[in-house]
Amino acid sequence: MQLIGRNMSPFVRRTSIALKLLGLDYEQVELPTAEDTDKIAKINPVIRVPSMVLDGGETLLDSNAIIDHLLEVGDPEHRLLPASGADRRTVLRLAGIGHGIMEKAVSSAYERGRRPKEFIYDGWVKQVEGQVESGLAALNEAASNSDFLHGDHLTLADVNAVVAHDFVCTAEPYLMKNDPYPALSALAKRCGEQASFADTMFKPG
Ligand SMILES: N[C@@H](CCC(=O)N[C@@H](CS)C(=O)NCC(=O)O)C(=O)O
Repeated sequence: MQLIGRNMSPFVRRTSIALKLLGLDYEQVELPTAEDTDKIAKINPVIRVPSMVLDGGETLLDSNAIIDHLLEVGDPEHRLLPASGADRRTVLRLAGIGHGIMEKAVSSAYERGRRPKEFIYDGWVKQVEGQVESGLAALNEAASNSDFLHGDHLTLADVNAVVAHDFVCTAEPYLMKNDPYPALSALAKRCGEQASFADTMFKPG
């Protein structure tokens, strides 16, 4: 299967990490959304990444749909996402906070990076960055009591939290000055020692 997109997108990176953690074979096609619009449009009419092309040609769009499929085919023991009940709901809630931080941090980066300077709306940047900070504080609290956000091993909640943390460090470094989320950065450091996280670190450009 082919994963379309670059790991500088947090949504692509979390998908790459899931693929690696599950030991699934894939090829990554690193198309930038701002430049390779025609190529991406043939796979995803909304021109977004990540997108995935399965071996039979079927396409999956959005990291949530892609990871849902990866878990179905590659995680029969439900290690990354518990099968049911309160454990599943907790992992999904924490993973949702991480995913929400990614969305808000990307919104801020687009507002600051893609608009002509005179059209940047500072009030909007402040609002979405407040949402990023609130999410990071919640994940920091969840990371304070044990090695993992939930349970005794790494789950999708940890993957999303670390990817969100690392993305904000790169895209909004001023929000991370003086290590305001020490338990979360410690989790990111521990995970960063694993190949699936280290090998997918953002490549600028
Ligand atoms: N909800 C989507 C978000 C995907 C997303 O926003 N991707 C960005 C890259 S970080 C993108 O494709 N941006 C181009 C655009 O939206 O025009 C997911 O989880 O996959």
